[in-house]
Amino acid sequence: MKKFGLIIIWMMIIFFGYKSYLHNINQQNVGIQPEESVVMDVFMSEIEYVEILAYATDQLNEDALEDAVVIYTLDDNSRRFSVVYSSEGNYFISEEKAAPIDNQKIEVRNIDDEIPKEFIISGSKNGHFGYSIFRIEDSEVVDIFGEGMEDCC
Ligand SMILES: [Ca+2]
Ligand SMILES: [Ca+2]
Repeated sequence: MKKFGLIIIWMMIIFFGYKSYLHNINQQNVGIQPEESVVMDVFMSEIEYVEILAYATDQLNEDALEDAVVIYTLDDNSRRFSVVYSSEGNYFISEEKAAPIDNQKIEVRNIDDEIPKEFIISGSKNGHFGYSIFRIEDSEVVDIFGEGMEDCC
């Protein structure tokens, strides 16, 4: 029952998230130019991306430095996401993970009211919608809960 309730909550969050964070959706997969920020400068100088498709800057771990989640394309046109996150005054970049092909969206939320905040990656491929909730634990991207990601990445 608890799990079912959680799923309902997440469906609502994602539904309303779609309504309120439309700017974050990249339907055409056209590369975007991010607004200037230190954390996005770190991403752009460290990752050999081709195009940035969606990104969210936020404070994941409530320290002095802003963090970022970025979805981008690589040479082979595959979609990946990486997290640029701060630790003890420095930035680290997570390993890259598969990201949805179309309609990419990133949403930062604190699900359990404990730091760090979680982030939700969602999107689609050929009409198949998928999403997954992640957080950074011990410098790793941990997939907490998701559905349909294998069909949309
Ligand atoms: Ca931070
Ligand atoms: Ca949290």
